[in-house]
This record gives sequence, C-alpha cells and structure tokens, in this order.
Amino acid sequence: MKKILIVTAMLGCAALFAAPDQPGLNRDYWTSAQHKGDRNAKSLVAKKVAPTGSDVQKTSEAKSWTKPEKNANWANDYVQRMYGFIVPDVSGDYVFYVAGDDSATLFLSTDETPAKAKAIARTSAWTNPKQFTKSPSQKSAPVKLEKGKKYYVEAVMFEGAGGDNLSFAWVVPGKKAPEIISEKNLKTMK
Ligand SMILES: [Ca+2]
Ligand SMILES: [Ca+2]
Repeated sequence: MKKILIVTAMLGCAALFAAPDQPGLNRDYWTSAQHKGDRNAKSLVAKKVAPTGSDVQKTSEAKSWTKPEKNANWANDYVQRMYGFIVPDVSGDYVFYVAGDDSATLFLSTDETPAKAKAIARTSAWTNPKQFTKSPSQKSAPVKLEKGKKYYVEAVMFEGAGGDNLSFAWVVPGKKAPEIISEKNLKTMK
C-alpha cells in the first residue's frame, strides 16, 4: 500500500515538475508574447527563446496546459513541442503517425541523440484530434526499432486560430491500428 502511495505521489509530481527518465514526455509551449510571430518550435529552441511554460505529458497526445482533461481547442496563436524518448517493448518495424492543427511535424532519431532526429511524418493542413489518416504525409515509412533502446522523439506544432491539437501514434509490430503511446514506453529528457 505504501509503495502504491509513493508511486502515485511520484506520478503526480511528474505532471508538474520535469525530471529526466520519468514516464511521459516533456512539453514546452510559447504564446504570442514569447514567440513574437516565429511559429517554428525548432527555431525558437535554436534561438533559446524561453517557453511561456513547460510541463510533462503522460502520453503522446498533448493536453491543455490549463485543463489537462482537454485534448483540443485550448488557445490561439501558440507554438508547442513534445519531446523525450520512446522505448519500445519489442524489436521490429514501427510506423508512426502525426496529427495536429494548424500543422505538425514528427521527428525521430536513430538513437537517443536529438541532433540525429529527422522529420518522418507531417501535416501542413489541420486535422482533428488523433485524425491520423487525413493525408498520406502523416504516415512515416517503417522504422526499425530495438526493444529497450531509447530513441529521441519530438513533435512540434503551431496554432493560429480555430481548433488546435497535437498527437502522434505508432503501430507496433504485428498490429494494424495507430495507438497513442502510453507512459510505459515514454521517458522524459529533463
Ligand atoms: Ca485555437
Ligand atoms: Ca487552428
């Protein structure tokens, strides 16, 4: 019982305080006061523009930074990214999908090095939350992953107005449908 309480307390903290190797992904977001018209999260990181806020997301589906029960439509004119590591349970070929509004891109590295990450899927047109099949570009080519190995992953998006959301998914070897990646296969970077 005590152990359960401690684990619950740790997961509670993970939602508020980032630390390396916790279940989930880091998330940074920039509202208009910070991004000042630069709608590219990669560019904001390169320029070391401090995010408006940072937190930890439990899965590969981003939630509102003010209302964690909401998976969409929580603000206008902002940029965000989710990043960290995926750790597969089984070795084999994985296919990834990304969805977002207004647009989103998914990057994956060949190991835990962020610098080796390459864009593997993107959508330039808005999608509904977890709508992974609106355009073919949202789907990656098959990627060979080894079980237990850490791979740096990063999903970026920007929102102008109207609806907004961000998520990515994988199809694990032997399955057909894209699944949101759960916290057991995700690790924070910081
Ligand atoms: Ca919006
Ligand atoms: Ca939008």
